[in-house]
Amino acid sequence: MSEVTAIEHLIMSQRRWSPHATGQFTSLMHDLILSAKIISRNVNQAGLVDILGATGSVNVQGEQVQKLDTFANNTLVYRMQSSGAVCAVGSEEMAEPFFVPENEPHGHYAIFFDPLDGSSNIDVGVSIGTIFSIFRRPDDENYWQLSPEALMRPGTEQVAAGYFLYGSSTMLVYSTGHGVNGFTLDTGIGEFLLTHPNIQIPRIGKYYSTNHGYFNNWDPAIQKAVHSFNRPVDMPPRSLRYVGSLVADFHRTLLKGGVYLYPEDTKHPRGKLRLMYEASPMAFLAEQAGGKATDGKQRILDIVPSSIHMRTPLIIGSADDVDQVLEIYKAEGKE
Ligand code: AHM
Ligand code: MG
Repeated sequence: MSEVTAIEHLIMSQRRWSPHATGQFTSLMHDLILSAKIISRNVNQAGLVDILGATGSVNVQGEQVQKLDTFANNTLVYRMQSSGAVCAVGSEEMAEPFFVPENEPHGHYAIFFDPLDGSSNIDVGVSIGTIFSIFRRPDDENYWQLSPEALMRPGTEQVAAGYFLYGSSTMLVYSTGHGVNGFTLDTGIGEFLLTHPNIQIPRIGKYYSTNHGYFNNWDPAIQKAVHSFNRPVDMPPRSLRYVGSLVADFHRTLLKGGVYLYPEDTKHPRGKLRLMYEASPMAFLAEQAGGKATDGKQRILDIVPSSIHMRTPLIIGSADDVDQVLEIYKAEGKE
């Protein structure tokens, strides 16, 4: 068998390089990966078992909750809580973060996730994913000072972020701030193997990705920015790719280059995507891969959340393509 690197082996060897490591991050990643394998299995079997469809309840965002969302959320919360590595868990599906009780094993880390992003695509077989964002609570912070407000950190403070993509294969793409690596689940041996080392996003891409159906709901600056990709003056138009599942759209953008836009519109005046569960972790990956991410006014990673479920416009992808949008915004007086 040719030489392959399994994710767990990589994490263990990285731990050996760090003499002060306590093993908590290793434990957290182990349980996160196990959760994703369980979710991936259920996503793949969704057509076979009666877990598809809506539960009938509505989540804190006012959206209908699908059964698989609930399953993914419960799996992740349970595994993170029992990992002994985290003190707090925040989820797009939960109104308030969960704090691990002091008398139970807990650790330095706070993790935020969108357990099953793109859930409206579940029953049509389109790629969906789990997005995660990890922070480390400072050593000198008293455990009892933990509060939802204390967790509202800018993305620059993330120690790791990434996503699991449940697509034609299941992938893990993540960064600990030293570049971005991609791993593919080999279902035969049940391991994520390193298949995409040191991912670099091209400076310019062939694609742009946005929900064109909202064109009439955008302001003129956004319309002009989108026109600069589909009706450019001096070059062929870019191809449009839009899955409607952020993990899938971002994954393509990361590997092939291009720009993904979910700007504000009349229906979503502050954008649709959530800063802490979606935009911030993807921005961390984009920057680690040499790309950019902005809300149109400032770098996504610099935004200090004003609430746990805060939404933000998101323009993310190849550095030159994101700059092109920002230049048009500036020329249109939208800064
Ligand atoms: P979700 O987290 O509830 O699944 O919603 C977020 C999804 C993103 O994955 C995707 O990019 C976006 O919503 C699509 O929204 P729209 O249908 O408005 O284009
Ligand atoms: Mg989502």
